[in-house]
Amino acid sequence: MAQERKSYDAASHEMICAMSESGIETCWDRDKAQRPHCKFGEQGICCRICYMGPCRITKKAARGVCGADANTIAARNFVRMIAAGTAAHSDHGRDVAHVFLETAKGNIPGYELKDKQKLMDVAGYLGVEVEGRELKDVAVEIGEICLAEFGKPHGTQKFLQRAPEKRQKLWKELGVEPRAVDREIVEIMHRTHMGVDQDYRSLMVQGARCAIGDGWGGSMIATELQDVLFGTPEPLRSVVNLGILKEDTVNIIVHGHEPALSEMIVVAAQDPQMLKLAQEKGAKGITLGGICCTANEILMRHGIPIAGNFLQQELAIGTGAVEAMIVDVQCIMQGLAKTVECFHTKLITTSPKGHIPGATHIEFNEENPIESARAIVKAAVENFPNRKKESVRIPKHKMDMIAGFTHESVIYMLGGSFRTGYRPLNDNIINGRIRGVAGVVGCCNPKTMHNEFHVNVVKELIKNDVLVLQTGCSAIASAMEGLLTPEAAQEYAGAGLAEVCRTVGIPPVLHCGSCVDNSRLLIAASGVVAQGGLGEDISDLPLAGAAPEWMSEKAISIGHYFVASGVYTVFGIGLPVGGAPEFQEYLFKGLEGELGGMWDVAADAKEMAQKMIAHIDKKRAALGIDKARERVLYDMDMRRELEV
Ligand code: SF4
Ligand code: MSK
Repeated sequence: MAQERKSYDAASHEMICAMSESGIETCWDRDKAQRPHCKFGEQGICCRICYMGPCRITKKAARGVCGADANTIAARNFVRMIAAGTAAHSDHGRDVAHVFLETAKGNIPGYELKDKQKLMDVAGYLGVEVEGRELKDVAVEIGEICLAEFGKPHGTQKFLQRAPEKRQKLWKELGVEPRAVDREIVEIMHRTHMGVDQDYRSLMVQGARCAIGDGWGGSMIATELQDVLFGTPEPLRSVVNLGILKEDTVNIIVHGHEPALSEMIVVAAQDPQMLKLAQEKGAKGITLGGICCTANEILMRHGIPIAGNFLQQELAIGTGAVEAMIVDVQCIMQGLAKTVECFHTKLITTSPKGHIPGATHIEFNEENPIESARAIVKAAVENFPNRKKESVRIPKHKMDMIAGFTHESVIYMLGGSFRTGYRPLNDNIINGRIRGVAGVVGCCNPKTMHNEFHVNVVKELIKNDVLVLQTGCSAIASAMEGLLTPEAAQEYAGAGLAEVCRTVGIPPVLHCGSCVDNSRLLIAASGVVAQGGLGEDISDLPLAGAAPEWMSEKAISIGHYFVASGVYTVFGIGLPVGGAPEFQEYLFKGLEGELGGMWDVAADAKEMAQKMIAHIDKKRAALGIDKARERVLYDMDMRRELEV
């Protein structure tokens, strides 16, 4: 019987069918076994915070044993998701800050502070004196300040100052300026303990404070310090999808989130000694590929190909051609340990925080990263002779892509070296060639066809002249469909957006990095406001956000820091708030009056794009630029303006 299609992507579809025929379990089988999913959980109205429960809200039982109603229960669950998401991003940020500080002190062989210009920029944002000081001293002070951001007893997060002034003022008035990142997470856990904060509005004040501490705190620290350590990305070409794996080389996949290890795996995989060992073992070389956000990190900085996004992790092993999958933290399915039992692949856990029964644990030693990376790559190479040729099935599909867009590279591309800035972008938004900007981000989820929602919402947006910025697994989904190439502008974009893309030489969809790099989108939005002509705050911009196929707590935290920064944010699949209509109404409507941004949900790509475009048009009308959207032909002056 033909397989019901689970993935929009041809390579993934091929692998899902092949694994199913071979009786190898995937997340789609487990999803089927879980259906129907618990409706109390799906609607956010199951509480297991204390052991008088668990309590579920039903027609017969409108309150839990303690008297908590549906709104309180759903809000507590929601802010706990924000706390967990913030913790994940911020613990990553803290680890980066540790590595940064030790590198600045010269204590880690193999690492250096690669981007000196960005080091100076970050010093400026943090108010660190640079005049007449050694670079090393500046870096040490930056490292100490950033580490303190997680647990300092006084003050508020320093990077908040990078937001538009009006936004900073609003945050102060609303009492949502985050203090130390850890404190905001702890306070959520306290407030949601049995018998503390039982007002959904008050809970969401703390939800906003914590989420802002993620986007403008922990995640921003991670992105900024990673750029200084490993280099700020610049646009580059690469390739994406399972077809990057090769039959005649050792194939190594890095999967997870933190680039500290993967940066060194990139070096170790090119080490002449490792390449010689690979040849001795009968391979023609070493192919390195990434999955999830680790993939995005090493793609952005080195052009390392991407093997796939979240739902392709088991499929990559199913090719039978992967010698090792090296994982660290976040988005790693425990199911991998079962998948590797069917193949020769070694599943190697590397983080002291992330162990999986059945995996090989080779702990990454941050004090000597290159040695750790060599040991891991060696284990992979030595596994090559164990590959069973008859089990190898690599789909042919792969696609060219361009990635590496950051605040720094975008303002350079738009304005050239003499006139860096967002002026050409703002002008093209004002004159209507670009209708607005959308951030489309987030995971994939077997509840919906893999990649379909991402790809179709992005296509619909660019068709309507909306420039799309992407991160995470969503960016990988678009890449697989060829949307991250300049040619995609001519094929899929509306005439206005296509014209701008052709003139500047960019794709209509810009890959801006990993999940922590959503902080780049906040910086870009603030930069557009600062450039002038489009209002005084992020909430004035013709801008919308979306996570079509979300699944993780991190996505809720990201969603809420976008909302708390003034962005209308639409999620696909649903949100766990449907059983609490009053709370849901507050998220979808009430928050707009307070924060300028609000949540929404959409059932499919068309509805999502329509809602985002309607919001963009509403903002254009408020700015008085709604009439400018008739087709304008370029005259020579305008063209020169863009080409400077
Ligand atoms: Fe039930 Fe209240 Fe305990 Fe939650 S906190 S499990 S609603 S008694
Ligand atoms: S990896 S959080 S599945 S985007 Fe950042 Fe992808 Fe979502 Fe993980």
